[in-house]
Amino acid sequence: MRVRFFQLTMVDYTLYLVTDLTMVPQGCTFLDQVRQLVENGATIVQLREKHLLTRDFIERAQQVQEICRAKNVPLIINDRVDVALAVDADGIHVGQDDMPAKTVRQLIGPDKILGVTCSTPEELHEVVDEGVADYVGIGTVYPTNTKKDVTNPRGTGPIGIRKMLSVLGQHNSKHDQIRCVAIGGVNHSNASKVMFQCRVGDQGLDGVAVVSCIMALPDAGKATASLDTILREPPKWSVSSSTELTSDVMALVSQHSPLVHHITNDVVKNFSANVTLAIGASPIMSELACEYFEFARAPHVAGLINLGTPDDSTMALFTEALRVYNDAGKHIVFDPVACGATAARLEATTNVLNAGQVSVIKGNVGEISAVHKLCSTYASTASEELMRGVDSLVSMSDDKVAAMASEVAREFKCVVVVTGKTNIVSTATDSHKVAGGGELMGRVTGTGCSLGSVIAAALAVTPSFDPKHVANAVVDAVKRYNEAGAAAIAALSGPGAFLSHFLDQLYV
Ligand code: 3NM
Repeated sequence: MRVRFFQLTMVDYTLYLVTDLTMVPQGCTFLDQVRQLVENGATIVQLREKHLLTRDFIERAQQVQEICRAKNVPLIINDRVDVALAVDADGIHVGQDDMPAKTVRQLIGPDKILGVTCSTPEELHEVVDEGVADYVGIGTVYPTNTKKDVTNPRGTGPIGIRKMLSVLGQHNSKHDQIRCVAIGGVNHSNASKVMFQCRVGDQGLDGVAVVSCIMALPDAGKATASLDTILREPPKWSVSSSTELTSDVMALVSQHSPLVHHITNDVVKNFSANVTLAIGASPIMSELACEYFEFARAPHVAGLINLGTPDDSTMALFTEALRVYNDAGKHIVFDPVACGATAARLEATTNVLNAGQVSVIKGNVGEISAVHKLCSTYASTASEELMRGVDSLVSMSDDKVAAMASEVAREFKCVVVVTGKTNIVSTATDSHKVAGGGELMGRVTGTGCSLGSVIAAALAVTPSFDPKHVANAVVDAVKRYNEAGAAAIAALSGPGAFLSHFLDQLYV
């Protein structure tokens, strides 16, 4: 028997490559393609052949094994235990419809790597309870054309992956570690986000499994090396900063006049533009996706995504804005308007939060209660009415709101602002309370949405993504907004003249 060159616990799952013969581009051979990836950073290879005859499969496995062994990269065979045994491969991977994992383990013994695909928390529960797998492949993260019969064709996104990681984390905190890779639609543009966002407490991913973003490229070596670099570097928005907290962020806003790029609803565009101008920032309302890249290059800029009235075209704009601002390392504020009112809005909110990383989620108690339902820690199945239209129906103590907001902040790795009589600004670990501007503000449309503009302006002059710095800027913005609101209300007898008084109070 061959002496094992790795220990099961030491297997590196960072860049897990699954082969696909049908994707090899013209002018390249399958084996050259595999050689390129193994020599340029693939840490583990799965040979997945759905159409080869047994004899050809064994021959192919031996050829790939030779390439892998030269680089000490483990070779896993998909589905076919007989082939894996025939070539003495390092392991086997099975799906839910393949040979049961327990049977596979009996056949391959304790020393080979066994991986199982899981597409739901329930499947993962079964696998961890069974206790025979060394790793799980969880997905489908994003839509993929590579495998047609997946359980989640639209992709679970990081939100769904976290629900599975939560099950795995509970197991791994008490038992032997089961390792984990995410699969489905992962590529160079999203791998870093997948690694960052797919984490629940201490339980993260050990790596990503990919097919098309490498197998289908003429220069597979270069594609592998660049994915390897992406996976080993922290994303821009996760870098923490040791600089001092700024004491007056709003003064920086008037000094730098940052650009606040709104993708917002028609009801509040005018109000939000006026509020942004009054604090000394520069508003732009743009639904022209091709110009986002140029906005994102500005030295001081932040984006504001307001769910407003979501449809397919606005969803595409939100996704593009997230991509561009995330890539540029600039902040995005997300206002999930009325996401607790209907299933369609909660789905749109899910899609936004799955599409990219936001720095702040801002909403009333009903909205944040709805976002809370997307957390991996959320257990209740009771369906309570959270909102009527844009208005919250939830009544909760400030301390409970703060605890919920912190949970959402922890889950989405952002700062959460909850508006109401008292405004609450929460990070994963802390909450700040800020007095609200007054009840009359609830009688003037746009007063919730344009708080998002002021928060975005404050973030546009805050380069750090450290939650302490983000929360510091947000608290300053929320204070300024509510103090102006309270001062305007003091001079009024009704909502009619609020806007003019409010703008005067905000103006510097
Ligand atoms: N399994 P690509 S998705 C082999 O969800 C496989 O279980 C999946 O290919 C699952 O990286 C998938 O090209 C294919 O999107 C992933």
